[in-house]
Amino acid sequence: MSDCLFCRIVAGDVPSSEVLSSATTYAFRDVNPGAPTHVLVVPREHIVDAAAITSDHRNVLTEMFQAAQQVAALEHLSERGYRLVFNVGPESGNSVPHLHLHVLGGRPMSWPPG
Ligand code: DGP
Repeated sequence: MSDCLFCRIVAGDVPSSEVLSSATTYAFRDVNPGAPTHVLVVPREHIVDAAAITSDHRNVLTEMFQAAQQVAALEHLSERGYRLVFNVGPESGNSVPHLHLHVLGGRPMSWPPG
């Protein structure tokens, strides 16, 4: 979708700091990091958000979680731990309508989040 920011990032039309790339997913650093490591894993195909997921998306979801595991390993977070977040809808703070998995780590995190 030409008017979707993350589709434009995936296409290379908007610059980003790449962490990982595959045929199905793309991972890049969040422009406004909330932790020392803050990476967004997105599917290359346009999916609006987690509320739009159906059983047709099982492969892409598996690949997104595998990408997150690889990001955690690359960022030396696998042992110390990290947080995975999907924001859905306005009260969550979701601002970009293209499915994205936040990978956050590198500092202790409180629960529940603010
Ligand atoms: P969410 O609030 O869940 O919709 O998260 C969207 C994230 O996307 C937010 O943490 C900031 C990040 N973001 C927004 N615009 C850009 C951009 O142009 N480049 C990058 N790298 N990240 C962006």
